[in-house]
Parts: sequence; C-alpha cells; structure tokens
Amino acid sequence: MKIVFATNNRHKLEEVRQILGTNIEVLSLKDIGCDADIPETGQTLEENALQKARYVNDHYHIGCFADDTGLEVDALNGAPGIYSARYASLVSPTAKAHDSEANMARLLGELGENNNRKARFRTVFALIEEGEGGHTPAERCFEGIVDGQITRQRSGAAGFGYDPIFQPDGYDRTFAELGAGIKNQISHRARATRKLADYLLSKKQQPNQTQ
Ligand code: ITT
Repeated sequence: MKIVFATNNRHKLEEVRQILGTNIEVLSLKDIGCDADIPETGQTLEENALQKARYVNDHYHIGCFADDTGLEVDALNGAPGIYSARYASLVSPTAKAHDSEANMARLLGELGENNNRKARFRTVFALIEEGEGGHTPAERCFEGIVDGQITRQRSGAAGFGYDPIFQPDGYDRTFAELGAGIKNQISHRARATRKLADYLLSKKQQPNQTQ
C-alpha cells in the first residue's frame, strides 16, 4: 500500500516510516514532485491537518495524510499550541519559523521559575482516502497525546523541535536524551501513527469492507 505523508519535516517523515514499517510505503511530498508551501491557516490542529491533506488530495488526487502537532503548556494556557513552529517569530522579527533554538528560548523565558511545568505534545493526523467510483474522498482524524514536563534547561541532542526540553511522564530524561528508540514507542506521533496504521491495515485485510 502506498500513501503520501504531506509534510516538509524530514524528522517527522522518518519517525512515521519507522513506526509503519514495510507494510505501508510512505511517499514524501518530494516523491510526488510537490514543493509547495502548503498553507496552515486553521485555528486548531485538526483544521490545519485537514487543510494540508486536502491540498495534496485536491492537487494530486492521491490518498494522503497530514499531521499537525502542538506543544501545549498548562501554565501558558495551552501555548504555543498551533503556533509551535513559529513561537519565537511571533515576538522577534529576526527569528524565523522552525527556529528550534529560538522557540525553546522563548518558552523557557515565558515559564521562568514557574513550578507548574506540565505540558503535552498533541498530534492530529488527517487521512484522506481517494473516493472510489466518483465518491467524495473520505476524511478521518486520529489523535495522539503524550503528557510530560518542561525541563528548566535543554538536555540531549536527538530528535528535533522542543525535544531537548520535554520530559515525558514516567521518564527522568528528555525526548532528546531518550532517542528515537524510546520516543517512537511512546510519543504523541507514535500513538497517532499506530491508530492510523491499525485503520489502514484493517482496510488492507478487508478491501471490500464498507466503512
Ligand atoms: P509540516 O507542517 O511540514 O508537517 P512542521 O515542522 O511545521 O512540519 P508541525 O506543524 O506538525 O511540523 O509542528 C510544529 C512544531 O512543533 C515543529 O516545528 C516543532 O517545533 C514542534 N514539534 C512537532 N513535533 C515535535 C516533536 O515530536 N518533538 C519536538 N517538537 C515537535
């Protein structure tokens, strides 16, 4: 089975490919010749994930999924949330979107010495299956959450984004210290990916099943 993952983030692509294994072949945007900067203008993770998946389906008429992920910090009323990629650039004209160092610096600065460090990563995958026989493509969402704490300083070099300052509950190290082996078992994206995989694989086994 082949499906497109509508992301420009190679770390995310790698994580999802590792979790899905060889049963499902995941094509990148590059693989289908798409180099567009797909708009993300929604007010929720769900809206953004659907917007990206719809863009690919509308332009390439192929089954695809997209995710949007946000880091939600309790003491900051859920920020940075949908603004996670461009958190620093919202307040600093010199910071670019996806500048992880600047994003982490802003987050640590906003939290200061606050002892409430509770946070979670939340991922929403939106799947669009190509409609058969002229039917409208079907849309489905799958969510994955991992709860944890924001550390007081960066630790570790693996992963990407906010991984050096996020310590998942039940562990005494950050995602960036735990590395891909553990992150891919317990992360927000791993959980959402497994739900997506279960759905896709159940359909593969029963191709004529009406959903
Ligand atoms: P695409 O929109 O091209 O898929 P992106 O990098 O913008 O890639 P998201 O919108 O899903 O990815 O995520 C927003 C930001 O949240 C991302 O830039 C990272 O800073 C952070 N992030 C997402 N997943 C993360 C993870 O597993 N670990 C650490 N930070 C993560």
